[in-house]
Amino acid sequence: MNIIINILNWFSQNILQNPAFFVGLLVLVGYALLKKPGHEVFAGFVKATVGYMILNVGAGGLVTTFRPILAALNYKFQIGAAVIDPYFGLTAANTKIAEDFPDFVGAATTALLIGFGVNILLVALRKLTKVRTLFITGHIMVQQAATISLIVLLLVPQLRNSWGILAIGVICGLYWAVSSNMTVEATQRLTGGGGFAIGHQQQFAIWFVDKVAPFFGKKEENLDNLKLPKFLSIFHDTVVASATLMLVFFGAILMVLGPEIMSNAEVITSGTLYVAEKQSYFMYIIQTAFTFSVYLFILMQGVRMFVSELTNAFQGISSKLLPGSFPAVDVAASYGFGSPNAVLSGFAFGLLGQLVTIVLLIVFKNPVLIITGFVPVFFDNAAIAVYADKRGGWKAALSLSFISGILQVALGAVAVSLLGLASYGGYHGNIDFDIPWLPFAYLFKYLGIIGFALVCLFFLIIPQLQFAKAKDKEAYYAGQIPSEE
Ligand code: ASC
Repeated sequence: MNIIINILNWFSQNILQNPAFFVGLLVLVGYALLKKPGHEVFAGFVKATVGYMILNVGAGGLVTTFRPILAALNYKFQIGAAVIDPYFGLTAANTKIAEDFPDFVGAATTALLIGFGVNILLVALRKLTKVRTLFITGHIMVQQAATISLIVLLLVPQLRNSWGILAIGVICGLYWAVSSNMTVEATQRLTGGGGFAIGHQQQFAIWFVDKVAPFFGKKEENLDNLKLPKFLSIFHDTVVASATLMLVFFGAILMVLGPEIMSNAEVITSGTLYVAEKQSYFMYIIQTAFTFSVYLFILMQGVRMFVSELTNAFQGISSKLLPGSFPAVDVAASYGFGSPNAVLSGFAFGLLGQLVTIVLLIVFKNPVLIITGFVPVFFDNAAIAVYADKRGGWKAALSLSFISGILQVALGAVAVSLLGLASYGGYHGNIDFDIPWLPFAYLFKYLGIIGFALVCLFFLIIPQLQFAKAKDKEAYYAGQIPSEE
């Protein structure tokens, strides 16, 4: 008995609580199940593990660059600031879990595995559950599992035990399965039967936009006819886009804070202290803003490495186990099917919505300052515009992405306060993590474990409603869209 406990302890401490090795192990098992040759299994394990370790380097860099600015903001105005972006959110959630719930540092990675299993089970039982989609976007699942772990651990104290780890996995799996299932019809309509669904960070929004866009305008009046300013095309490049955003936001913040605070060793106790003799403050601002971009780039590089392995491993498992199911993939896969103008217009109008709301937060002296992160403002709003344009033309695309930008900041600010993330500098920020996850979080807070159960029930009911509404039941399973639409 002792030996078994020792082995389990070893496994828990060295693998489960060390996501890099855990993700590597998932890939290893996936590839082995796919009967890949030994050297490919090994290579997959190495790439996934090293990729995750690179992600950790990027995340650590973001923290050390951001901490001094947080400390200074706090010193000067007694306010916190948070970047609404899933990478900043991942770092913030993991750091908070490690500090407040040290026994649960491995919860998110275990949830990844349990959640994926739950999703497989729901699809395998699709005659009963009406779920057709398997979520296979690994890097997104890592981010969401971390945020959801924090939400559950913080707001449902009854689940701070080993049952809680299971419960987190179950609710992740339900969200992945059900939300991606909600995008089947909209995505089939957009892609003309492309055979995939969306497994990313805006599935509820896509469902909603697909339903309401026709009320905003005519689909014939779409964005193809719009002339966009040429300069917007530079934002197609992630480095240019994130560096510019960071320069605007952190440039403004650092200017307001000023060189005195940033060189005060009593305020800036970690990260880089500004030394006036060595560098002009102007160049320091540019360097600091660009440093965010550097670490984001490193982090995304690491993500790219482990995610392609994880996706292959997952996809292999699902195609063997669940033939005929829809893979739920990265939202970027939908962009090629929309108007080329939709992606950038969604970004531009989403950004506008965010900026207006940030100004309002400052005017009304909100205790938390929200900083635009690149991923939600670009990827969510681009997707919203693409789907809205398809059904309701440019009026729908521009208004809905603008509204989304407002919600991302306003509800992001609420979430940061609710989850106590201001001193950790980030929140997930994607639109699904405003609606439905913020209302869910409040249900957890006020109803505890009952709220948790209600949310699980809600997830189980959604696909039943979808199925009940479908006129042709065979077409539902095949993801076919009635021809008049
Ligand atoms: C995200 C995220 C990314 C991007 C990418 C878009 O939410 O974490 O790296 O969107 O998946 O293709």
